[in-house]
Order: sequence, then C-alpha cells, then structure tokens
Amino acid sequence: MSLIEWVDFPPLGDDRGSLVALEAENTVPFVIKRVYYIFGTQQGVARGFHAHKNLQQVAVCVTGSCRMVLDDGKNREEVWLDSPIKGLIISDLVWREMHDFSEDCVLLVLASEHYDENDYIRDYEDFKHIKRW
Ligand code: T46
Repeated sequence: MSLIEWVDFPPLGDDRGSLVALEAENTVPFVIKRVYYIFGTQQGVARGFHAHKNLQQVAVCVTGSCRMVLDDGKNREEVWLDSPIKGLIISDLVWREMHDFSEDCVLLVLASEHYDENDYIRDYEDFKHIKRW
C-alpha cells in the first residue's frame, strides 16, 4: 500500500479568483486542534526528519512547492507538494522529511493534536525499532 494519500480541496472559484474551505471531519478527516505554517525556508534547507507517535496531519502548499519524503521504515516514497487544492495526509509512525522548498513556499499543516515535543521520534533507528521492521 502506498504511503502517499491525498485529500482534494475543491476550489470554490468564481470570476474573482479561488477560495478553498477546509472543514474538520469533512474535507479534513479529523478534528483540527492545531494549524501551523512554514514559510521563508532558506534555500538548501531540509526540515522534518522525525515521526510522530500519535498525530494525524494534512499538509498543503498554499503557494510554491516542496518535496515531501515519507518513510515507514521499510518503504520510502516522495512526492511534490505544489498545489493549493491537494492536501497530503501524513499519519503517525511515518518518518517525514521536507526538501527543495521554493523561495515562495508556504506549507500549511493541519494537525489532529496540540503541540507536544514528547510525541516526536527524532532518531531514525529508534523509529525503526518502534516499527519493529
Ligand atoms: C511535522 C512537519 C511537517 C511549536 O512550538 N509548535 C508547533 O506546533 C510546531 C509544529 C513547532 N513548534 C516549535 C518546535 C521547534 O522549536 O517550532 C520549532 C520548529 O519545529 P520543528 O523543528 O519540529 O519543525 P519541522 O519543520 O522540522 O517539522 C514540522 C512539525 O514539527 C512536524 O510535526 O510533521 O513540520
């Protein structure tokens, strides 16, 4: 089974332009407890390099692009986030890395839980051990 799972955000456009509405438990498959966004990422910088124990997220590039790597400890897949109408579901116990941010990239992330540093698995070997691959 692929690690790449999208949610579509239908644009509610008219002749003035486009609008996307994100609704918890509707367009986004969980109750949203937190929203954050990553912007102004310096050229050549990569982010992420961790997994979460208990966190569902949807990530969407509202402008610009970046390359997301998802890894379950056995399989590694990558995908470009480059559309404001496509969200990538990032489940818990999936290692994630973000690379190749465009200068104008704004990566919006919707999260199912409040921020908790104890939820992070920041060591890849620990992650593989937890996954028991
Ligand atoms: C993820 C990827 C996609 C907070 O205080 N609250 C927050 O909600 C977040 C997300 C971060 N922070 C603090 C923790 C660090 O001092 O902001 C700083 C940067 O966070 P971090 O290094 O974890 O950022 P990324 O880009 O490596 O990862 C983030 C999310 O943390 C992570 O959950 O899945 O984006």
